[in-house]
Amino acid sequence: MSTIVILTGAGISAESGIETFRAETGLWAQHRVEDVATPEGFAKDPKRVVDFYNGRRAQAAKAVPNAAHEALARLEAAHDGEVLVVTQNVDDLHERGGSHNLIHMHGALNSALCGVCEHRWPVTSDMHVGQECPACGAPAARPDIVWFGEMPHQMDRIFDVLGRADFFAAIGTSGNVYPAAGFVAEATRAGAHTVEINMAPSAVGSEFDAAIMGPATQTVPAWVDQILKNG
Ligand code: BJW
Repeated sequence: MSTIVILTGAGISAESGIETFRAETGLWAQHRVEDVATPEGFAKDPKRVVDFYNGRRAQAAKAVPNAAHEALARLEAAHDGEVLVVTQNVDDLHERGGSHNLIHMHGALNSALCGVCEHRWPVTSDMHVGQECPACGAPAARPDIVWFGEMPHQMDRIFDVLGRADFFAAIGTSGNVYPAAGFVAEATRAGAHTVEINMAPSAVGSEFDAAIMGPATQTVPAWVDQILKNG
């Protein structure tokens, strides 16, 4: 029974209408990373950051999972061994598409985090600056997002599964952000077959054994069919 680890990035949700980061007109062309995706940016101007994530939460709520999200759920349901999806995305399209064995390594738009006691709770509507934590009462709610310089979630579990992976696929990620961009090297060390599925080769594209280029809604269902056929 083989173990399959799949890393996903913004590209898998692009055809659901969610903006990517590093496209010419993407989020980082519209906002300075330092302003909206660092703890220092939040300390300096919390309203700017809370508004940024309120906008992203509203955009994600309107989006629906596409054929690529659904294909990964189909793979999880039909494959004999373990299928783990590790997503850098903060939208909830993988879970709405039917994936269960899923890690949101960069956090989630539909969750809030208390900056004082680290309690987490679900949020479905706009957050506001000074929002109180339901556990400790501190006016210290922040979006439950992993910003630059912060530790991504569940790294021990991710490296454990990568260490026994037979297949590793990275879908729709530019390979610019670590530690995710280092997963292909880790999977290669474990002896996994690695494939990059993207619109264009990523910054770490040369490290993969194989590449499939094209829009995720076409390439991912075809790749899943092939994996399920070959066992
Ligand atoms: C399609 C498609 C279609 C389009 N079909 N494909 C120097 C060296 C190494 C590391 C570092 C370094 N200096 C600093 C670091 C660490 C830093 C880092 O990596 N910096 C780099 C910029 C160099 N990393 C961190 O700080 C991380 N934490 C960490 O390392 O902790 C350890 C530690 C902590 C403290 C002290 C010491 C150690 C945290 C990283 C947090 C990333 N956060 C963000 C924003 C928050 C989430 C959010 O707001 O959504 O996460 S940044 C942003 O980039 C977001 C994404 O998850 C992440 C990755 O982007 P992604 O998904 O790859 O999107 P794009 O837009 O870049 O690419 C889209 C791709 O899709 C493209 O390839 C397109 O071609 C493709 N595509 N349409 C298929 N239809």
